[in-house]
Amino acid sequence: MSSDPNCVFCKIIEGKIPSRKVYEDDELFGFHDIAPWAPVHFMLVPKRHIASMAQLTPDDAALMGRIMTLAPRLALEQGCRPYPEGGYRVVVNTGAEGGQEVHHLHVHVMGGPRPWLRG
Ligand code: DGP
Repeated sequence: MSSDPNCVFCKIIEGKIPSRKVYEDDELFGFHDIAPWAPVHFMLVPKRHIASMAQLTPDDAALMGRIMTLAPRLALEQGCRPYPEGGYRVVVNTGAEGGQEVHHLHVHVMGGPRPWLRG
């Protein structure tokens, strides 16, 4: 499992920086965002250091599929109300012009009672 010693999310995955964990398995880690944009705001990340969505290859299709199918279950567990009255927003910021600040691929899952949406 590749890890970047300078990456804050690798440090979170390895337990070197504390986080509020919502999920963990062999290849994925989920934790609450330290600066939430919404009443519910957590992120799902691959444990393997992948800098951004731009580095994904076809070999990562199953990994990303796992994140996208896990997100709905965890969103409900974390307090989002069910579709269609409730729901959540799933965002992957990519690169400087995509608003990416942490260069370890992460999928934001945000929800809860509105108003909170920005953009
Ligand atoms: P992005 O802009 O998509 O790269 O979002 C990065 C998010 O990561 C941002 O919403 C704040 C969050 N974040 C940054 N550092 C930490 C940290 O040390 N712990 C946690 N839990 N979240 C962090």
